Amino acid sequence: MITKQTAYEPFTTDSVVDYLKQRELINPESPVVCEEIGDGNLNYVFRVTATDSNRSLIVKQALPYAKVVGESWPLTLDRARIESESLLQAAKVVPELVPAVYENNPVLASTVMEDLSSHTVLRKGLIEGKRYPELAKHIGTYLAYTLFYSSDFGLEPAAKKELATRFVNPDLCNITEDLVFTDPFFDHETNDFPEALRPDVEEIWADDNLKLEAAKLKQLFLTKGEALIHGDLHTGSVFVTEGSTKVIDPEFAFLGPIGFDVGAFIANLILNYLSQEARLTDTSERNEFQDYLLAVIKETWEVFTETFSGLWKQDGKGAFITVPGYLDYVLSQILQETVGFAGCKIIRRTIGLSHVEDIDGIENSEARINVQRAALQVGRKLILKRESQEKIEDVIALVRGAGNE
Ligand code: SR1
Ligand code: MG
Repeated sequence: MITKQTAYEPFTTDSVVDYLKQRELINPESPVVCEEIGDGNLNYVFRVTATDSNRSLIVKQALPYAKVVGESWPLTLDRARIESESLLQAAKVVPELVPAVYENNPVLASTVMEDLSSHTVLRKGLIEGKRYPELAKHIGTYLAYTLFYSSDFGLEPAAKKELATRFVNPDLCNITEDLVFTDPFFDHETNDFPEALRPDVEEIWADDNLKLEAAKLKQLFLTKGEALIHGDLHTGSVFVTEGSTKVIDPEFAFLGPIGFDVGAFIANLILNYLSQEARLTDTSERNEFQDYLLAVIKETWEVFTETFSGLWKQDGKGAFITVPGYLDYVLSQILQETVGFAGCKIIRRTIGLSHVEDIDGIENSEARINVQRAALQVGRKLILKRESQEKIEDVIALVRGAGNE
């Protein structure tokens, strides 16, 4: 039995139960089952269920290294604090869209939170061709509220700077700087792609124009501390049911560009869209599902911009907020940056470290490579053409066209 934690120690399925009972987060008398269910790249995730009441909790614990690579890749335990503080920050404005946090232990680098077993991971649902009628509304709302109220548009300058000091996250930012913005554009050992794709990949490595645009986007990620962003908002970070959406896992949170979150979400919908070329063999079924995915992208953007604009008018801070044209300028910058970041994310998930099941799970290797090739084309177009995207319909037309060329 743990009595007091003075030093970090990884939990086991036994010690995590002792911990929860000692903290009376689970009834000490209850019989329990505990399983480690983490399928992510970095952390332990335990589900502990009291079998008499069926009450269950999730305990997420950071390891001092990246689980996906091992001890050779040390990683700060502070990411657990960042994650739980970011969830609490989001809960101030959209409590219904994040899991409840019951406890954060900085010594054990652990967070005890609501179990979302009644929900499905969005990536898995989309791979199975499921539709979620509230998804776009929920994610658009999540993006607008969390980003507006952590930006200089919704915070007084001193409060924004205080927020920035609490979310300094160099280790996790470095992962993104390397794996999303750098390595895929060079012949780097972290890259991961089949030999059949080498000619397409070498074309990327030789394309100085594309690399210049990737450099500009990386510079934005490094320097544009616009809002407290989630930092890793892919479809594995979203849990869904028909009527409920929960955003989890903001351990990459820091003060970064708003378009990085919007772009991450859109990129992962596009990856699923492309994967359906090989997954859904019935043409009309495929067309309908792909249309649905593009409609989710469109609605997410519309809900995001309408909600953000409403908050701007109601709660906007500073002398310039009512100046005609300023809000439109900000939203148009966000759209272009969203598109560029989405392109980088798509290229990374295709040839960099850590792919997506949507594509890697395609069994037929020729069909899989065709999808990967299309993903590289779409990613490249999004990066190169981002500055000519004036409205979300332009982006959708670009996605529809690019994979078919
Ligand atoms: C080594 S970590 C690989 C990836 O997992 C996370 O979900 C982030 O996307 C990160 O880049
Ligand atoms: Mg994650």
